[in-house]
Amino acid sequence: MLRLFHCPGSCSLASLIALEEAGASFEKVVVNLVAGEQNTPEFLAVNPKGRVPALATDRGVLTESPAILTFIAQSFPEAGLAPLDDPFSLARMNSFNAFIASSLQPAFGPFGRPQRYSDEVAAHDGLKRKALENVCVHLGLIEHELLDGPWVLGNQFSLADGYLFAFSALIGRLNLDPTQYPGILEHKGRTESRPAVKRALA
Ligand SMILES: N[C@@H](CCC(=O)N[C@@H](CS)C(=O)NCC(=O)O)C(=O)O
Repeated sequence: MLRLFHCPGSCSLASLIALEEAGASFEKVVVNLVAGEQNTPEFLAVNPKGRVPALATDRGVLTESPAILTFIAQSFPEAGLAPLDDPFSLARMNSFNAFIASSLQPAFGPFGRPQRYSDEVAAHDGLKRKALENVCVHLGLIEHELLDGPWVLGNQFSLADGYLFAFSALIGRLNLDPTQYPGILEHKGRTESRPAVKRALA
């Protein structure tokens, strides 16, 4: 039995969408990040990094979204969630996922938790402003260079789409100019109409 440790509205939504798309049987455990549940001894025993997502499997706990997504794609190949038999397309999907995990998400970090980046309270506003700028640069790259359309990989839906969807909410949440991101917003609308995504959001 798989158990996904997840917090609504966070990056763990990508893993939840993947499990729903795969038709997997799994248990969902909500970790309330606002209440600090990621730092409780109980959760740290699951993931010492104190972060969601974490996926408990019968072989141990997996962490890091790109790794969890690949595990789901390979565990449920019949769901067709990744181009597993095409090395180039698979690498493109992994490249997109790595960009979200290692560039877009860290760019947002100082906006959400500036205290992790400077002990100087006076520096926090500047950090948040710069974080917003950096998030816009990364979303701009997705908009203009990385999103083929209609899906990230073109005609084939893949796990990269659920991962992008988990971050496209930032446009509204951060009050970014929607006219700068028509492709991402169109992709968001298309993704949220999928039954599996509706189940993940319910
Ligand atoms: N590199 C990790 C990042 C995980 C991560 O930062 N998760 C956030 C939610 S989006 C979290 O758990 N934050 C809690 C905290 O920062 O204390 C991944 O890609 O899975």
